[in-house]
Amino acid sequence: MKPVVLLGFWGSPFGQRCKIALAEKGVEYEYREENIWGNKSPLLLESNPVYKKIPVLIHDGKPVCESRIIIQYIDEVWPHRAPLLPADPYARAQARFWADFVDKKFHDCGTRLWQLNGDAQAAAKEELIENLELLEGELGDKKYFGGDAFGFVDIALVPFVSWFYTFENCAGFSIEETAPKVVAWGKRCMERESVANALSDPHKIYETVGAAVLLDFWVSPFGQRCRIALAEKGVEYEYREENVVGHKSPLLLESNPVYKKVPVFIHDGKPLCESLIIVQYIDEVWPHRAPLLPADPYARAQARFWADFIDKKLKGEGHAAAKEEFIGILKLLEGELGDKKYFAGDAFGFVDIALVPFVSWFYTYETCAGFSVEEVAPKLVAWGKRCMERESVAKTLSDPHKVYEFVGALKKIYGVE
Ligand SMILES: N[C@@H](CCC(=O)N[C@@H](CS)C(=O)NCC(=O)O)C(=O)O
Repeated sequence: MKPVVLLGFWGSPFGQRCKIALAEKGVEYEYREENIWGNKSPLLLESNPVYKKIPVLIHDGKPVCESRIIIQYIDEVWPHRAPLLPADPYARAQARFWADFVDKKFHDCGTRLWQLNGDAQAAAKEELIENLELLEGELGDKKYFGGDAFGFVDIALVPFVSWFYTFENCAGFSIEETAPKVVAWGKRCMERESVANALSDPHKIYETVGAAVLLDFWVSPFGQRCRIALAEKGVEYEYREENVVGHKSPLLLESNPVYKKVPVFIHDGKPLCESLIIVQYIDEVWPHRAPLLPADPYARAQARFWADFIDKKLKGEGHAAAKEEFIGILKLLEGELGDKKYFAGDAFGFVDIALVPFVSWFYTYETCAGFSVEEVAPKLVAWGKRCMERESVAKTLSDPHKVYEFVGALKKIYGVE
């Protein structure tokens, strides 16, 4: 064993603090990654019998636990390079106060923010904003928290910079708007090799803790609604293709035991079913960008009415037998759209998302039932083209010919003409 060993975990801000402090001091050490959610090593359990947590610094065979205590230890053992705490006792006390604040307040509400939902999450968000404002005030126009030199408070706080993306996405707000100086300070810290080498990729953190997964099927208009809503909101998520006409995954069956259908959106480990419900959830969880439902309750009710109408009526492939009824539905939608840009007016929203995936089915309707959608509903066709100018839509919709082929294949499977 090398004289200095650090037991850590890649995503741990506490472990990263120790990596930064050791790098600032130029101390060589052996890093050992712990499986903190699985089997902890005997060395970890024996070195930190009280908390059984990383980080642990083992120096000359003796373990030191608790990240803030480890940083101070490092500063005292290797005092000659890059002092981390100021020399003045009052300034040292202040630095310890703010580093303690980071753990007690900032880390605590940051954790609640991504672990909880609803009112509890909203409360954590308010607290996080207050804490960011306090840190913004303490930083002021200084380069680092301690002044010109990078030090203890910077090391305590900076690992959380790579969590900002997760906080913002889980709670729907902009940290830059709340604490621009803290964000600029984070960037300044990232210019240091010690920090840049220690911090985690913000996307990797978000994928791990704030994970969003969509169980879907490429041609599903219902799944496409969710994809468009997620794209409009700029939410990162993992797309998982399901074999809906063959073997459905255990995750799908377990997540949607009632209908066993895609799409299922899994957010923070909790499944949501039914596309229109998922789109509304997405709108509520990420309200800061591109609102999908109008603010006014009456307008919201109207949007829900038309989206529900689309779900109830616009099924099947417009077969000849149902042709007249189908044309009637298209005409009703044409009337509701009128001369508006989108269904709710100038902003692309809920009804557009509910309907637009069916635009790539128009070709199938026309071919199967022998009529021209453009002749029946020209405004609807123009609206479809307008929607296709949006990246969220263009990237999501299926090729109309592929839809047609798919419908043909489905008919064969189910023995329909
Ligand atoms: N107050 C501790 C916090 C350490 C901590 O929470 N470590 C987490 C990783 S981020 C851990 O080891 N968790 C494993 C567990 O709770 O069993 C410190 O500053 O070192």
